[in-house]
Amino acid sequence: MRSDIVIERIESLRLRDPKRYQELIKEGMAYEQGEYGKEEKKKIPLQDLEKEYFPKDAAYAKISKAVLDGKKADVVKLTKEQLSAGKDPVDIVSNALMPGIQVQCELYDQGEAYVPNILMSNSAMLGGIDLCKEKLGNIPRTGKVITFVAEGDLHDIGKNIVAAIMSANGYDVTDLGRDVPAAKVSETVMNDKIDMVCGSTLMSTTKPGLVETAELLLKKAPKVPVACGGAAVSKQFVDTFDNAIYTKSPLITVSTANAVRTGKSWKEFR
Ligand code: B12
Repeated sequence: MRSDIVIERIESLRLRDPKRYQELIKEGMAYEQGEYGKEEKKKIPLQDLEKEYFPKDAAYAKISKAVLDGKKADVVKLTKEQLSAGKDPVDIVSNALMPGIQVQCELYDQGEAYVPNILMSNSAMLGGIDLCKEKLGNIPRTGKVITFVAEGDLHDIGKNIVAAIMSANGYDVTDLGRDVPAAKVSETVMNDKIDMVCGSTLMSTTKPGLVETAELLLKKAPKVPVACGGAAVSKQFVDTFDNAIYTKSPLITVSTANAVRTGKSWKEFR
């Protein structure tokens, strides 16, 4: 299913940059991009998932559970309590709200949850994220980024977390949403002073959208790189095209944006 895109990208890199092609082959690019031979996902019982993902802190675990159950009012109430107790909003997003949606997504992936469950958990998590963002409202803004999900892709849960964490770390975030064409990103970059663009995709079929965006920006705004993340994206994939930086997690995206603002080029991340 994924092989056409994978082969096209590998082939174009081989012709363009044989040295880098060889290096990436050594790092296992074919496996990473194609996920050839990947085993069927095993079913993990809910209790084990909770043990793996949920935080040890009981108050945080209650928030994770309320996100999992899609109980927005409870999430809002419990998050407020933690914020009033002086807990760090970024810590609450990463370690209390996110684990709830992660378990829900695992259940969905295993066929144990359905689209409405995902949507309710997502809405519950966003209720908590909004409160955390409000709490951080007055921190000084140090830079500007754009967040988007590649054209054709509607998966925006991870992107929303990235946008929230960038904002919590002092970045003005223009969130273009999901299913965003490269031209729209480029237009927004041209109309504003943007330090970095953060793009994500979760499907193999929509990975080319990130390539197209990075390459278009290289022509239109060469100082603005695209930080790429999301479950379908690997360093091996991102290293096949120019003007892009692989950022595995939201917090790595923050440190990458900080480095880009001080003049570090995408090439130095390779
Ligand atoms: C939730 C979900 C959905 C929801 C999306 C709701 C929403 N608003 O996002 C719904 C039900 C709508 C959906 C629909 C579809 N889905 Co779906 N979905 C998932 C699922 C279960 C979870 C994804 C998720 O949100 N994870 C939780 C978040 C927090 O994780 P994350 O996005 O990876 O983000 C983290 C990191 O990656 C990183 N990150 C994320 N973005 C970014 C960006 C930057 C810049 C950075 C630095 C980091 C970063 O930080 C985040 C926090 O750690 C995955 C399977 C899975 N377990 O991953 C399938 C999955 C992604 N879906 C899949 C598919 C095929 C589809 C559908 C085509 C139909 C279907 N079979 O379900 C449609 C697609 C419609 C479309 N055109 O987009 C496939 C994709 C396969 C592939 N590799 O191509 C997957 C992998 C399921 C599977 N095993 O087959 N899906």
